[in-house]
Amino acid sequence: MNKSRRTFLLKSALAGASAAALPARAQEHHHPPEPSPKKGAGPQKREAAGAPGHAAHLPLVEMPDLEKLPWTLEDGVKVFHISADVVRREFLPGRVVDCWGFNGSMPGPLIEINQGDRVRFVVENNLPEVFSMHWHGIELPFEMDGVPGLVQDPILPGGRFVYEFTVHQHGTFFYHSHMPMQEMMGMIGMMVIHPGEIYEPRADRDFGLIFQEWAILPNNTVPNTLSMEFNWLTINGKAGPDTTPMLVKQGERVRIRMVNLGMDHHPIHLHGNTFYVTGTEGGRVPQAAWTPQNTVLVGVAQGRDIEFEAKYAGDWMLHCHLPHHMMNQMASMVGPLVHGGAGIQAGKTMEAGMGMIREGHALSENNGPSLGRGLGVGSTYQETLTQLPVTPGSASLVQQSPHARHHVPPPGGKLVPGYPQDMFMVMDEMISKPETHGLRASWTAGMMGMMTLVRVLTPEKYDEIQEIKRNWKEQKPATHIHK
Ligand SMILES: [Cu+2]
Repeated sequence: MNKSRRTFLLKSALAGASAAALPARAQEHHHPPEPSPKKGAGPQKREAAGAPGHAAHLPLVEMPDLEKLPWTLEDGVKVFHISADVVRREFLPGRVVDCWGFNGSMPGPLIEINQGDRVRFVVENNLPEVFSMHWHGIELPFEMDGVPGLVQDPILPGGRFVYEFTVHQHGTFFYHSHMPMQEMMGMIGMMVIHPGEIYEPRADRDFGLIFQEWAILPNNTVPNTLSMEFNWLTINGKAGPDTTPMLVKQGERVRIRMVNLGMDHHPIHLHGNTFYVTGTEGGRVPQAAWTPQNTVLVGVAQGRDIEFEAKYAGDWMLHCHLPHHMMNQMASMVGPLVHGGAGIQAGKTMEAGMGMIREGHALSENNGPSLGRGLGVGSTYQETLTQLPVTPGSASLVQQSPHARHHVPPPGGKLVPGYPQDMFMVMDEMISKPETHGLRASWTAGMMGMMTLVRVLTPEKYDEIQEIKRNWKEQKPATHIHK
């Protein structure tokens, strides 16, 4: 970006994003969403091209690592088919979880509609138990509210129920099973209703993120829905660093819609930028009520839309700031086994790997404080902590990091009680994808749990990654329906 344009954008941002700035941004705008490879691409595209009352350059919503729900138009009604499915989702390479979701996806695909739409949802139940669907925050006829028992008979396994209503609201909503344990198995999806009149100032990018938390015991693939000890935290069904970064061009106005369905509230923090909360789960916030923030609490069952001008190039982290939500596997490095010299025999046989649990109990003095330690993803790579893969550029970092070499005393020669505290694992190559192109070597070591990136790119870098994306062949789908 040349200097004069940057100055112009800065000025316009200071002026409260005046209307004069809009044409300049519009010129630079590219529709972010790629057409879905599924059959729904047609209708989505047609709508993007200009449904009545909706401007053609309205940015559609992108949900990293998720797809959109296709629809067909029947007598003026947008008809969607939703199936409640048992789904297998890979949170991180090698960490496959058997969860529940919709249309073979966990979380479910994005429903994107317009204010005033008449919508019909044909919902089928492929689960082994009863279920019904709730439309969170939608003002609709009572009969369509989806509470089993109170409003309707639950949908039996193999059965179906048809929901139909007209949406007069606009904003960020979601759909979810109204059975609590099913919610904790993953049964949620986002529903965005675009307004009849486009929000000002106009956004060039519109992203959607769903926050979830999981308790998965060692050697299990099924979430423990009763537990309050969460060891996996996901954004759109992926744990950091495998969350796909959001790509924007420097100078664009960015909106990020966030919803939370779990047991904890998440203080979501964005690095290096100041944003405004422009929407809640109830709709758009009047501009006079916007306050500058860099952290926003997204409570359970709440939605928060944030917007900011992407003025500063960089790879800016967006993450929950609860320390326990910035980890994978809740792996603690503290304890006698860690300091014993040999460490936990990670990646060995079950007996060797679980020796800590066979002797005494999981929290006993002998075994250290962490149940999850040495198991699963953390353990698979724990051995490599002593011999971290050294990539060009990361070598000095790795050598300087005491965390990377926990079998040797820290500088000074003394073992410090309770040291080391943190994991430090590099897995750049393992989760490499076009959206991570050009990130600093060893970037993955700082990304765990409920974390992702907003990459504010120069136009040249942005185009370079788009080119890589076009040539990229998916190695394997992230989700599939469990047979
Ligand atoms: Cu959190």
